[in-house]
Amino acid sequence: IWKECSRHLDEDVQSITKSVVNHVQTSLARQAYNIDDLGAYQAAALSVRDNLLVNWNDTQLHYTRKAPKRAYYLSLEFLMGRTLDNALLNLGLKSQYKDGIKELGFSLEDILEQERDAALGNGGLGRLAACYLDSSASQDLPLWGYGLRYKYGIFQQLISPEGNQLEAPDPWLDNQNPWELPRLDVTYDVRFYGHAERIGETGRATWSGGQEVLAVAYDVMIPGCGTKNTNNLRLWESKPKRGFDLNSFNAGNYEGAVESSNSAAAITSVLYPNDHTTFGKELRLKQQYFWTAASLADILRRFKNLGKPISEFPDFVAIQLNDTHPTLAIPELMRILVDEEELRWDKAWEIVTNTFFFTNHTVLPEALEKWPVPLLEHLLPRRVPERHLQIIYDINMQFLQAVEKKFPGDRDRLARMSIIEEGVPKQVRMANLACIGDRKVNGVAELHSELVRTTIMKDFVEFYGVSKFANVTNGITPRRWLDQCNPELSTLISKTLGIDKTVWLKDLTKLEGLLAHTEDKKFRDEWAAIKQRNKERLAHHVQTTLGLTVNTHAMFDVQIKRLHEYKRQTLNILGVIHRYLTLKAMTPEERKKTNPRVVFFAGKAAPAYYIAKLTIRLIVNVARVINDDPDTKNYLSLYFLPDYSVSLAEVLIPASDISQHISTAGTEASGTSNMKFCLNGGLLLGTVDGANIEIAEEVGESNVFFFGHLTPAVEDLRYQHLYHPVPVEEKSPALANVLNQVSAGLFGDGGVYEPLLNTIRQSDYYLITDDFDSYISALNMVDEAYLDKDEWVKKSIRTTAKMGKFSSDRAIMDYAQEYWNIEQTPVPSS
Ligand code: 26W
Repeated sequence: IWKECSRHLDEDVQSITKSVVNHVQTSLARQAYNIDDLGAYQAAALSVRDNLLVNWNDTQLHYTRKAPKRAYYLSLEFLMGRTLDNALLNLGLKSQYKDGIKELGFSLEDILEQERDAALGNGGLGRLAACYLDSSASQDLPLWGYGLRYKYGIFQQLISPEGNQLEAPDPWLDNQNPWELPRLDVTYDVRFYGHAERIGETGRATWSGGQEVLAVAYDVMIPGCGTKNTNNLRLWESKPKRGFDLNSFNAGNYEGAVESSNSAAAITSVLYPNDHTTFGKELRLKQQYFWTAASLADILRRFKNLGKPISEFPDFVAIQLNDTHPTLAIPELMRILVDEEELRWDKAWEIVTNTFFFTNHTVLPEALEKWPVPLLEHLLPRRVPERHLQIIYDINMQFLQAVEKKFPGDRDRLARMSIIEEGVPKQVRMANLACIGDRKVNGVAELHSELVRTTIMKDFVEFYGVSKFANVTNGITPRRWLDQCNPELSTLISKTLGIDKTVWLKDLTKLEGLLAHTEDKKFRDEWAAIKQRNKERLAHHVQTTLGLTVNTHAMFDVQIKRLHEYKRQTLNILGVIHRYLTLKAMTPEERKKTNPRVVFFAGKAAPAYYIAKLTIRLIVNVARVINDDPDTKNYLSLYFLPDYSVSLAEVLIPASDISQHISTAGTEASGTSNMKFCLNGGLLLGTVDGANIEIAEEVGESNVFFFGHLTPAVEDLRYQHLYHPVPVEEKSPALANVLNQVSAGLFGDGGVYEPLLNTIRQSDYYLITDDFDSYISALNMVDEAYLDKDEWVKKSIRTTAKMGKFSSDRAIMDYAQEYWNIEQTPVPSS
């Protein structure tokens, strides 16, 4: 398929150079002899886009003709990263473009660096959505993504000289975006505020007045690997419906006239940078409604083109809700079916509950979305009856009646399960609504799904039965997270397995074939040499961006993820300090026997998350002290790499010897970077949490480093901290010493860090004090294991070999078969 589908493309080098030059002249309006790397990137991107467009058009036409059931992935975040390299690889055109670009006097590597990341996401949830798009296209599944076209992606992170995180906007569209197709003709009106009027006794209502905003579609092409199928990601931009109000303008009220147009544009202007905490901001709710209303209208229009009766909607449409963010889609579809399609309530409800599926991504209570009733009342149509709210109340009433019937007289249960939480103000619990309005609820790793069943959804399991609550363990795309980010390893794997890379990239379990080669010394040496070159590539990156020299002969130890107390970057930095103090206490001879280590951190903190920002500050200041200490700098150094991104992850992950995934047990739903590191032959140091557990099951416990308390112990330990606290000095003298050194000012003004240290000394909700000693022993075990280089390389190979399960192809096929009931629909190759 691979060869066939690229045959008709611009595969020969001459036609590539011709097409690139042509774009320089006609699209960029520049002289071919006078362009820089950025111009060369833009022209190359436009030329690749021409190829994608052919496939994309063929795919959409094929789907329209065949009219299969389709799936839609609604996500407020798509953390795509860069596109050019990925598109070239998926099209099978990378080497041709490399040659073509070279002929024009440029290096492909350099021009790839010109592309800005599309960073329309915070972290795990957004990157997962991006991996699923890649897999859906690669598996020929008829799936579209729906999201928002934020003008500003996740903020750029700067680090001040004092070590504070500063935020700057991310104007990622400033250089134009060759990967999107504006569809100025695909628009929908979305109404806010205004009022609804009930029509007689029908139960229906009309809705008018308020603010009307236009949703404009932008399509992003998603190429599959080794297939013609090219799926679509449709992102909505908000625009004022009528430009600005000419009347106010003429009356001299210029500001007033521009205001309404600004307030429309504001809806899609920025991605909210919080994860795991809700802020109840009206604009965020507006984003959610704007996006779900436009997406549903679009999905409905496509369905209607089939000419089928509305009752068959769930036979042709499955909608996956990525967390609770799109939950308003449930009352919105009810509104459309009842008010516009004039269906009876029961019929409409049956359609709704057969259409939606809901994925939960976290059990942390502060992340569960709740919207104040007054805010919903204000934003969605007002007066009698408040339409969406009325629908939510109606859904709730029917549901609670059913609960009452099953559990008569259990008022506490009713209160817990109600969509409406009592209080001032009353709040709408989005997770309850999502659960009640959906066919299935799933968690993202075995342990997490079990926690969903036994904690946040316990009452619902008792009501609906357990079969509504399932698991789909997350996955990652091996195209970006191995072939693209680690090309040398990809080549070695293909050579060793003796198969074309497209075969194992699309059936990742084939990696098991590597096990047969672990005893082959030559293979192991090549494997180790590639890791070494990836470490040098990272060191080069640090040298050119930060001007710092990294010791590439040390072990590379990496923790990269959003800053959050539950992820315990604090545990890691306190461990680093402990190591530093230990080294300081040694004689030079003793130090020489230790295993040199370089520790990397990267990650952003939510702008209002004080403790997370303080953690960054501590890391930066510890780095400053220990990297300059002549006694220890050959044995321990530390880097905080600013502005973590998908592109930076692509350099860091292949370079890691060991990576840390050390959340308090039961708090990290899955984690996905753990899979990326292991796929690239990095070993895992972690707690018994999230997908770490399943990784260990696959690669064998002897190939991972586990430590810390288990999930069932966590609650008791927290209880003890509150009611029978034991001083840190008694629990862990080593930790107490570390905390005291920080307080005493070893890393600059100790007082600054008190609020952070106090979270540990006081309630210690995330169990740093309980896990510290076993964490330190785990680190020591890592050192010991690393001393036996040969055995380490074997572990590394075994780890990669057993990662087949974690391909997002497996995960997306799980969803397709077990939930959505959609079928592979390959586009014929000619
Ligand atoms: C409303 C604020 C908010 C925003 C985002 C709350 C919660 C979120 C996300 C659910 C946070 C998130 O990204 N969760 C991560 O999802 C990944 C993909 O399933 C998992 O691998 C991570 O463990 C989980 O933290």
